[in-house]
Amino acid sequence: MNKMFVAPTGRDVPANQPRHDWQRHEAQALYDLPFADLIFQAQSVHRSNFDPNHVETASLLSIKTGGCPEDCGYCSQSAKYETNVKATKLMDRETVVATAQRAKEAGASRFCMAAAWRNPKDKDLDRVCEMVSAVKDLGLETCATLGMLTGDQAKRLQDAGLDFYNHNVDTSREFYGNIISTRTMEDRIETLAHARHAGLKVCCGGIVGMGEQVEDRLGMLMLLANLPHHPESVPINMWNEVKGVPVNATAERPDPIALVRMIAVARIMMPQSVVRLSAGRQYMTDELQALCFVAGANSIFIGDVLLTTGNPQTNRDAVLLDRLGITSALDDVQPYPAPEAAHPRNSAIG
Ligand code: SAM
Ligand code: DTB
Ligand code: SF4
Repeated sequence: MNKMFVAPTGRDVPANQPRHDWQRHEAQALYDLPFADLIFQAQSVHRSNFDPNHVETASLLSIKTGGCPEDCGYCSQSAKYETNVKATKLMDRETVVATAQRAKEAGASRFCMAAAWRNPKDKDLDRVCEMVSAVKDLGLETCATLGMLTGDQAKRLQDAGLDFYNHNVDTSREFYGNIISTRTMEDRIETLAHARHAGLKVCCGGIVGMGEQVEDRLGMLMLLANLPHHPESVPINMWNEVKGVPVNATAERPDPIALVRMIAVARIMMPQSVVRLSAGRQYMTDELQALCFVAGANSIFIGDVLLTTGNPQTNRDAVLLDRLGITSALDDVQPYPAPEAAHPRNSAIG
């Protein structure tokens, strides 16, 4: 039996039942709940769908960096902007597999291969398919993010052993035009449909902190929650600062409580999706991350670099999860040196 909870609209919603008809006023009403009520509701949904004391650990590798023809205003890898990222060629398979093996040994359960392309050329896709098969053979979940895909390309990736395809909507429909002009929201939705149709699981989310309003953040969540299927993974990135890109002119880091509220609303609107606290953790305190986990985030990227920008050190993450009693694949890695004073049981003020 599904547990029931009372949505602020007054109608009973089975907590395990994904809905695809979210209205703006419902998302806003959730967001505006007293904090304790919102978190209680998000935790209730979380507990009826997931182990609340487990977090997934994913690792990222940029297999082809920079020189991208797209103009995403937040990105260090666009060729349109003067950033300090140097363009590289597609990595060879051996290097990718060796990096994936090290990521597994460091406590990753999923390995995501990212390329700075508008879309992959078929001959590049042949090479990526080989990488995917080899990484899958290591016993890791596989994810790729290569830009726009045709249906045929999505199927080839699925045949090669790809589990997830990451392609983000990035922001609300209303704010989108402020950030990207070379690729439309409809292009993105079409790629998501190709991935879904090919039998791939979908990883799709976006970025906060680019100067958007709360309404845009909720608009993005509505866009995701009203897709025909909820993405299995929903990455919520906080913009990682990059010098030289247009977003610098508008960027504003969200109030931490606003971020927690957004995570909680994502958890309630997409009850069965894994919500990843993605880029931007380098700016977050341990306490903020802990609140995000309580609000329903249950995945992180580990490793001190994401694609071109920073992420917390893995041993800091291991210590934080340990302090919170959260299990993850990091537990299989022994030992992560825990600084004595960082552990509450060892701390005089803990
Ligand atoms: N080129 C591919 C694409 O855009 O589809 C894949 C890689 S792209 C870097 C993947 C996602 O990373 C973007 O859609 C965006 O949401 C996120 N991202 C990129 N730069 C970021 C930054 N500086 N801070 C936070 N998230 C970022
Ligand atoms: C996603 O949503 N976040 C990841 C992954 N998908 C590919 C990328 C974050 C990139 C952060 C900026 C950088 O390191 O260049
Ligand atoms: Fe290119 Fe992806 Fe960066 Fe956009 S986000 S500029 S598509 S690498």
